[in-house]
Amino acid sequence: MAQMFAVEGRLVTVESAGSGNVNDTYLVILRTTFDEHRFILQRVNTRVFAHPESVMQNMRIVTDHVHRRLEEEVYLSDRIWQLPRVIPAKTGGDFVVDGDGGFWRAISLIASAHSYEKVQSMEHAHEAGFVLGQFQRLISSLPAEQLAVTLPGFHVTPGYLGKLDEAAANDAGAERLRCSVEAQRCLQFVQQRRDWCSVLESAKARGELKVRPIHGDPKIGNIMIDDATGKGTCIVDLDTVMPGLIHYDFGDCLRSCCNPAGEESRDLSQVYFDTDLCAAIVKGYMAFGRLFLDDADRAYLYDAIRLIAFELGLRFFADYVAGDVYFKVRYEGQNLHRARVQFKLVESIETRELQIRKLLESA
Ligand code: GN1
Ligand code: MG
Repeated sequence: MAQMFAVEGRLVTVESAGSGNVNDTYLVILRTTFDEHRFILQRVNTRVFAHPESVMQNMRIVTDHVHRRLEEEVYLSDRIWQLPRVIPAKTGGDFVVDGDGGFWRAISLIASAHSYEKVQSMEHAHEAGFVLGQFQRLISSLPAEQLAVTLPGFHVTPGYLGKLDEAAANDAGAERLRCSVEAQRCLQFVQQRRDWCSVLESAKARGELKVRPIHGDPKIGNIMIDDATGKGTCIVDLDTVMPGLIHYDFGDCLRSCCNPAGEESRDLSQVYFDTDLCAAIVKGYMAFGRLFLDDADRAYLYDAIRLIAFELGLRFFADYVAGDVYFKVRYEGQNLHRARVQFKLVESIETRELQIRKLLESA
């Protein structure tokens, strides 16, 4: 597969890369007589993305748009901003389907930069917010209708309650719940927040919040930091760029970056929401955010943080009860554990509500 895309050279290696919960990612190295080419090869999970060609179409639209804007603004910036490029297949088009129906695509590698699964420092947190704000600003001039909804209901939290109920009603799901006290506690945790969890969808339905293009998955592991300067240079993983509320992005960035233990932590006692990190991210984000956020947007920022942490916990939990059909797992019970990490984070967010609201108000 690595040789099906329009990159020069002979194949040296293909190694597994990244830690995605959905797609399979590889780093490919090719060499010519005088230089080397590296790129990212991915097999898109078609159980999750039923229309991967629409994912590629969105990616093409967004990358063309952002590359054009970055070129226009190149002399206004304090740094080099990057965004991956879709590498076409040798046969034309932006993807290759293999004999087993596997859907493959190639993406350029971001030069001299890395991402981290956990927040490293206050500066790192600031950069995560800054990169998200810049990305949202860049795509804000793209009409949302141009983008396909590749995962219907992706961040519509009440929809995941329905998925949990469905999984719990099934015999195998009911058995998984019965066998684990931790799972029963998670269920209780969810039940106590059932009525509140439509908070953003209701505001959207009332017309208070509007749909715009969003990234969909701006977790810390998708923020690339320039090796040479330590500054943010890029946001990657454009699979979930689609129309949505910018609150989904804001909440996801904060729930991911303000948990110093990371979302795979096995030690729940280390999981909490760090409000100093939160202040640093919000400061970075608002450098751009203040250009496009209105009062109604601002009124829901706290709920967004609490909700997206809750939603991710609910998604992991529902998947555990359903038998791990969505998120990849490396050990038995991983999705239950991931859910407990997010729910612990939600509790910490709730405990620190006043402090978080205060820092959001003054941002
Ligand atoms: C999944 O596959 P990955 O790691 O980029 C998920 C996100 C979650 C994230 C949590 C399409 O992202 O929504 O926030 O795991 N992506 C999809 O780590 O469901
Ligand atoms: Mg993703």
